[in-house]
Amino acid sequence: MTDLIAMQPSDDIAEVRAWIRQKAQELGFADCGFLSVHHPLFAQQTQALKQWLNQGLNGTLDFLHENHELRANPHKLVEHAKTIISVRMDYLHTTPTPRCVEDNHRPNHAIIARYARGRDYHKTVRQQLKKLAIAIENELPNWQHLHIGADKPFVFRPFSDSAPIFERPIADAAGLGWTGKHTLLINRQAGSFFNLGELFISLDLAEKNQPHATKSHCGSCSACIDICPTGAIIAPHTLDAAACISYLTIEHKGSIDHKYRKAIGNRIFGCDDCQLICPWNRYAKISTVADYAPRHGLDDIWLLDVWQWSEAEFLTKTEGSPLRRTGYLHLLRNTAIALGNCQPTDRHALNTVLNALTQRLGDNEMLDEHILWAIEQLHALSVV
Ligand code: B12
Ligand code: SF4
Ligand code: SF4
Repeated sequence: MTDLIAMQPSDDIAEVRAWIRQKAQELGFADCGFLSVHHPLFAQQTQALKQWLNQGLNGTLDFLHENHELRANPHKLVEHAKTIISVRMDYLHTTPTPRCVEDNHRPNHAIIARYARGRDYHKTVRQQLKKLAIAIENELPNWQHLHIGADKPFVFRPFSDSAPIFERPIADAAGLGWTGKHTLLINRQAGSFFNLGELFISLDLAEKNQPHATKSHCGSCSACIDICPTGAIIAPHTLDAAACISYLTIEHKGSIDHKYRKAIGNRIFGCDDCQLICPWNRYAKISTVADYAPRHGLDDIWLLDVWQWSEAEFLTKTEGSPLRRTGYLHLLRNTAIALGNCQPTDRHALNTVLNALTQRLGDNEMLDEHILWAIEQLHALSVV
């Protein structure tokens, strides 16, 4: 009997967590987990991050050198926060063919990474997290009797790739999945095509004695390492970001090194290859969130169409989209490389591409260099 009474509070807290999970799912999140802001993973990850940076694997991602103190102490990011609610949101609109880099089958199409075809996830995830926080706040009167801080002023802050936070390790320790050899989080029931977010709250809801990481189910598989076009996964769980097509096409400014240009293929914004080949993505789920639906046909667009966008069209078609990040000039740079890798079906198609490329010469020195590279590649083709 005494034992049952002692059990009562944690059962009640489990119910609070279940209520929040249910609400999160109603708001479009596939799942959520709860982690203390004082979890030991933060100190450990800060050391691992520093080692990774010391190897120079971050390219020009200089922001990763900053705010180590906040990364190691997330409670300093949001005063009075006690728990991090880690969430994941599926983003696929259609199910890709399992274990197949189907993007390679459309060499004349522009490939935009699947997360980036609709509205910017930074906005969507944070907007829904804010709704979750307000729903929790409204429920506080019902939780006053629990010793979780429901009687104190409620503090919250939503994040999604918007602050120095170890998002993937947090989700891993909160039980949302394990870290695959490609360094992304994988969920056993839903693969890896999802975004992560965090809601910091002042309620004390974290489960005690949580492990640092979820059990891995990669086994002896190395498909992601083998398929990566640029060899960016230099060892299991270690990415040379500077060699990753996602980095090269989104984050890297200026000229792209010749050694990567063929490997980039038709990808003009991001890359999904290591996820497309991953056997766990046969369980990938379609998103329930309308914001991720592709806009302006960005899931099925010809390279030449993107190439012919004016700057005004670029601004219209990328409004509220992650594509804005790369900017007009760099999207053209990426598209020039992709056109250099395209496969015209006949001489007429080849001439059309060559003419289109030539027409943009003279606008920008950096772009010219990529156009000339593309023209050289196309001249080397034997098209009848
Ligand atoms: C910087 C960054 C990038 C960089 C570097 C990626 C990287 N893997 O580090 C670039 C631009 C290349 C990139 C690309 C992509 N990104 Co990104 N990126 C981030 C960001 C902002 C920070 C990640 C970070 O801290 N990297 C630094 C390294 C050191 O961290 P790490 O991978 O965690 O490395 C640790 C492991 O190696 C670990 N480790 C070492 N040994 C071992 C051994 C074991 C067993 C384990 C478990 C761990 C481990 O220690 C390291 C140090 O912490 C996060 C958002 C965030 N704030 O967290 C999104 C984030 C990771 N990206 C995301 C996405 C979707 C992508 C892309 C798929 C986009 C695309 N389609 O083009 C690609 C995937 C490329 C890839 N294979 O990782 C999602 C991932 C969602 C998921 N399912 O996991 C995130 C979480 C953004 C979000 N909120 O949704 N990204
Ligand atoms: S996103 Fe593409 S380039 Fe980057 S690690 Fe994965 S397969 Fe390699
Ligand atoms: S492709 Fe294989 S090794 Fe890579 S993340 Fe998926 S299961 Fe793990």
